[in-house]
Amino acid sequence: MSDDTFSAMRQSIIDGAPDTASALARQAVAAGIAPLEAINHGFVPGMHAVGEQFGQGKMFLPDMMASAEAMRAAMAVLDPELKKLGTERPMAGVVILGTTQGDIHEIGKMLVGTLLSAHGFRVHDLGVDVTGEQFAAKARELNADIVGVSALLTTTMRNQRGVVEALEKAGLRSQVQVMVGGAPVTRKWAEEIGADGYAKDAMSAVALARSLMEQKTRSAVAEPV
Ligand code: B1M
Repeated sequence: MSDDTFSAMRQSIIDGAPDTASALARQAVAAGIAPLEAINHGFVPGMHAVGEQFGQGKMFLPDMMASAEAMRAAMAVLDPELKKLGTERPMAGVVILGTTQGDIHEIGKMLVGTLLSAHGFRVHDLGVDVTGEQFAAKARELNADIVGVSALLTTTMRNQRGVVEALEKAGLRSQVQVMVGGAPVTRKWAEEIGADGYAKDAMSAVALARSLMEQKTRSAVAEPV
């Protein structure tokens, strides 16, 4: 796929143009382009540009919302393509995913969920603005292996700690691995709040989830019931 197409994808997000974004995504699929390549090299750079311009006061909230709509339109085309990659795989583990309380950013979290599904994980997405208690209740209900908590705001990332605490309070902490991510989140923060791992992007989230499952299996073998 040419650089021109990737720049058109980027621009469709900056312009907040869902029809164009969707058409470009369909074009990529028809041309046999890997969906992740279109996302990472075309559409996501558009979101980053929007974030930068918003941060500099050159774009406003309605513009950012229009850009998010365009991104969702592109993802609506690419998401099923990504999921197809995982249909034949054995079940790798059960993941409860959500964006933390007070935070409504969902695009990165959705991407993480899609890639985990594509790699054989059974993902239950609780959506956005999810409390620690909601994470814990769903983890108990589905006997989850991993709870994944996304946060995009420096003000809401502290609620990731609340999820770890809610799991402890529910007596589930020893059975459930916690992974955290999102633009302001760091490995240091993950360690500080007692999470089991941090991933900087969606592909690293898959690698992390696999490694957390391995750790879980090893400790189950080491501590027979
Ligand atoms: Co908001 N927003 N936003 N926003 N927004 C940011 C995050 C911001 C950095 C923009 C800026 O100022 N430059 C800024 C946060 C500043 C800060 O706290 N440091 C900000 C702000 C301030 C706000 C509001 C407060 C604005 C206002 O109202 N004045 C408000 C808050 C609302 C709320 O949540 N309570 C707000 C609202 C919105 C919209 C609703 C308009 C919209 C979201 C729409 C939606 O999601 N449906 C929006 C958007 C689109 C953005 C930016 C532009 C793009 C976010 C995005 O989708 N990125 C963002 C700027 C930026 O991030 N550069 C910004 C693309 C996505 C693929 O990347 O989400 O980082 P990302 O996910 C990555 C990784 O982080 C990682 O993998 C993903 C894929 O590679 N990852 C994980 C994410 N979750 C993970 C979980 C894991 C592992 C990895 O394990 C569980």
